[in-house]
Amino acid sequence: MKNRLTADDVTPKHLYLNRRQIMAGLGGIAAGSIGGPLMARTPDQAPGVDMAGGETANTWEDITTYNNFYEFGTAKSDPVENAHRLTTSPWAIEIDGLVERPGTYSIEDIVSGMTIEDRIYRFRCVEAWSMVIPWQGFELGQLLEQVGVQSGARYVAFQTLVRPEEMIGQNRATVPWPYREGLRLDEAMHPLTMMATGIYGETIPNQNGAPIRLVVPWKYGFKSIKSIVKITLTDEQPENSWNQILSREYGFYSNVNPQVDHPRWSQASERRIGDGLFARRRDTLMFNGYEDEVAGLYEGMDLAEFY
Ligand SMILES: Nc1nc2c(c(=O)[nH]1)N[C@H]1C(S)=C(S)[C@@H](COP(=O)(O)O)O[C@H]1N2
Ligand SMILES: [Mo]
Repeated sequence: MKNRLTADDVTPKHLYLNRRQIMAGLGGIAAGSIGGPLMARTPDQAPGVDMAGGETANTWEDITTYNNFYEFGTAKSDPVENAHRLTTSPWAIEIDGLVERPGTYSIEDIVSGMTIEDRIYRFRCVEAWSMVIPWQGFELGQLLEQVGVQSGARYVAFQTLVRPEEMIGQNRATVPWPYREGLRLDEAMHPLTMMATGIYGETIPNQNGAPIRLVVPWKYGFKSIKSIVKITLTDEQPENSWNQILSREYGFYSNVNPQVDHPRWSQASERRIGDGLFARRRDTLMFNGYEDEVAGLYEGMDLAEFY
């Protein structure tokens, strides 16, 4: 389901819930969901309902209190405690490199031109936990088309804001700031790759990457860079933070792959946040369950070498 929205953002909550209920009545396929029948659990519904394909979206509480965002500290509980200090307005993204129309674009200008979509995605952290999250946002490819990709471009590089006064984790050198990520151009143009501005029809909370973050559902969570201020089209593979820190453990591709272990732990199963401490772990799916959609991007590549 698509709808055009203005600068003031994603679907209001009451409309969102309405559409959810309508979609549930239509047989349980969530609007815009790709990669399997997943159902949203709205923030005001009891957990454990709406099972379809055996998976339920995580609660607002789970999604917004158990986070990785090292700009606000390294503990999972640090972002929810510290991220309120971040000023997210005004916000702009500088887009440069091999593009036809480089410039610094305000978030209002970017969002107002986009088709906003609802997408419920599985999310898998490299630390072997997972969630199911109902996002609102637009396809990154739509933005790249608007700025015009030059023919020599092969990769897209992203950077997060550096503002240690507000991002208190940046006062420590846990990551060589700014946090950076990158995608191959064909990965960036894939329709599953989105720029998210909302969760559950609400403005995206600071701890989840306000006002705008990347979501790449077939890759480990660290590829989904938060609070983006810069996008650069390049002809060379860009740096990505976790590869800079520990290249043997974190590669550039970082596709979810149950057959390739992390050097210090298996990636064959995962713990779904919200399942409870004693629940059975789930088998991790190749490409996080999006194999039909994305396997073609890696045809002929050795995914153990290009991890
Ligand atoms: N800028 C920035 N982006 C980031 C991170 C980070 O520390 N800084 N952590 C990554 C990791 S490891 C994960 S698992 C996801 C977590 O997203 P979530 O908190 O919305 O679930 O954000 C990713 N994006
Ligand atoms: Mo992660």
